[in-house]
Amino acid sequence: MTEVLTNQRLRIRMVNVATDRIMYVSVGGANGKLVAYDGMPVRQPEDFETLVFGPAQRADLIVDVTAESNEAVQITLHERDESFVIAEIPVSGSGTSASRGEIEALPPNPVSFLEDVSDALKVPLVMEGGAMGGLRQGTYNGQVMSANELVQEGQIWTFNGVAGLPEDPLASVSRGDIVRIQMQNDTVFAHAMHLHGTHFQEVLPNGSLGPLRDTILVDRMETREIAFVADNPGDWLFHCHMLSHQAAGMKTWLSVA
Ligand SMILES: [Cu+2]
Repeated sequence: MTEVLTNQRLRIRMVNVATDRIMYVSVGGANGKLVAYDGMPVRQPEDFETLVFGPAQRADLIVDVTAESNEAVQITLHERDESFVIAEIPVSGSGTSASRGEIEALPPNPVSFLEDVSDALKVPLVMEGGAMGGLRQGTYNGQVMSANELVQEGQIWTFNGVAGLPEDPLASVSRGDIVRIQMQNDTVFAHAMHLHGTHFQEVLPNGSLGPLRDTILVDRMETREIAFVADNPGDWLFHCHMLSHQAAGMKTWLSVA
């Protein structure tokens, strides 16, 4: 097992590879900053306490070990009122006592941040279904079905009234277009929406833009909006990364010409 020293600087990459579970995670025995989300460096390293990961979400941390020899750096999962240590990195001695200095931003990846999204192409996405969701009907394989009929087909979720991959894309755009997708979650479950082919930025309620990400957790009954430059031609899956939700209907696609 890897052992580390007090004051040693570590880079920790966390990945939620669970199929359906949202994870609330903290780091003990070390102090530092979050430097990247979903593989994309943030412009300014961020303080963090409890990190929230939907399935597929990632974060990179740079931390200095504060735990002493014979203690450990601990990664702890928080669930309701309980906490579980899910990983430990033992500390075997003391390293330098000299200050490590500020944690600086990682070099940026060669992708552009959005600046103005006011002229963007707007694409609405309404999410419905699931237990207690009150879904009445949806289209599946081109046929309008009642909720009971959908369940017979293993489908319980819809995007814009369609369960499963639709024949037509959610949006068909040209290379270079700026696209805004407003996701309205009319279900009582959170969904980890994952876009292939490009990273996006969240359009925050005050109009500012969040960090580059490829997966966003949309909470129950919540509306969140994302925007991106369609600079990667292709047909791209856009789906809930809770894989049981995806299998039961929550997937669509975007076409970038
Ligand atoms: Cu979901």
